[in-house]
Amino acid sequence: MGETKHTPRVFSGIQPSGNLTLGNYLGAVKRFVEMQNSGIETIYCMVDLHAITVWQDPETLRHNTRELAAAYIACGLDPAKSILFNQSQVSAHAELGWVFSCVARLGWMNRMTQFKDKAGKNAEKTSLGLYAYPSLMAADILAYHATHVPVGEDQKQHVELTRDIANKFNHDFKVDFFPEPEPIIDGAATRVMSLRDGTKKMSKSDPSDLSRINMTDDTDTIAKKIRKAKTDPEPLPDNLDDLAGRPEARNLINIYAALDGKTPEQVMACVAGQQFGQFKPALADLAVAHLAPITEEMTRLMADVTEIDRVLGKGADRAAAIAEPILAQTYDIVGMVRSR
Ligand code: AQP
Repeated sequence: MGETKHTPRVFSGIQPSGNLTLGNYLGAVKRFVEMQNSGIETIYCMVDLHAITVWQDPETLRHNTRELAAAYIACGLDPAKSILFNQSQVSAHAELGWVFSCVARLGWMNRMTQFKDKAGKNAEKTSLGLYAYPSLMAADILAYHATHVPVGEDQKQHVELTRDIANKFNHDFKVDFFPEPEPIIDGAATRVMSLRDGTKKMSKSDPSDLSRINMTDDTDTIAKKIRKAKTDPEPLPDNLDDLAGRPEARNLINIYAALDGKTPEQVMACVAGQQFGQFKPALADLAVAHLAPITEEMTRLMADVTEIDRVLGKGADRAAAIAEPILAQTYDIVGMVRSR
């Protein structure tokens, strides 16, 4: 991790919008666990306020938030080591998000590709919250003076915007208060692609369930989805350069590498010459070996939601103890009277 004068602290989050995917696991949660186990202070959130930027059924949202907490823990996040909580329980996020909405410029927001992708042709009908999403995300990170943010490739632009917001705030108020956090995007699976279209990101909200592997899929479903994954009739070559123009094949190699803790080059060396009929069952076995114990543990944890809620409440108390003083100092810097 790069140099910074602020104490290193990691923050990241995932929306509890259901269907946690293999992309979320490899691009985010698996790396959250590695960072937790590296000894650095780690704070991981279920960003429920972000989830409501698109319609969420209230009961489903509650279920999905608890299920995401169960997934975090089942994947190896330990509430005794990392601070785990849901965003709406710490009001500093929403408050600082407002301040940052007043710092960020419309021109900056207009450049956000995720908004353009998600809003599509229907921008007039999307919520104001979806548009303002990146300033709330900046608040999530900066409410903890976090210095490092592990994310998938698709979130890089939002972390860069967070840096711009921190920088403008410091400049406008002539302070050196907020750090400029670094996105941490590494490993073989920074952008896991759809199993149906190798040019599209694997996403929770893709209408096709066959496009993604969900963390709650059973063994047969995982094997079926990999068997049905779009590929081409060519055998696998022995080097990555020869995969150019074969995005589906490249994606499956990347997934294999990330699951197996290898580089894509190492995987290519082992699978050279194989047809997909041989490679896909090996990939399915590897995916099941990784995901089945996680799914089983999620099911066990979800049998006791009272315990999950207790963990989230305790995590929120610990998070608030860090974020509230930072918010209070922000209000002082901005010029708010605080008399209670
Ligand atoms: N396909 C992916 N490959 C690698 N990383 C990914 N992430 C998401 N998809 C992939 C990473 O997962 C984290 C949480 O993402 P999020 O829930 O905040 O929202 P998102 O990026 O918009 O993810 P989805 O799955 O596409 O959700 P929906 O469909 O609800 O919008 C982030 O670190 C992200 O980079």
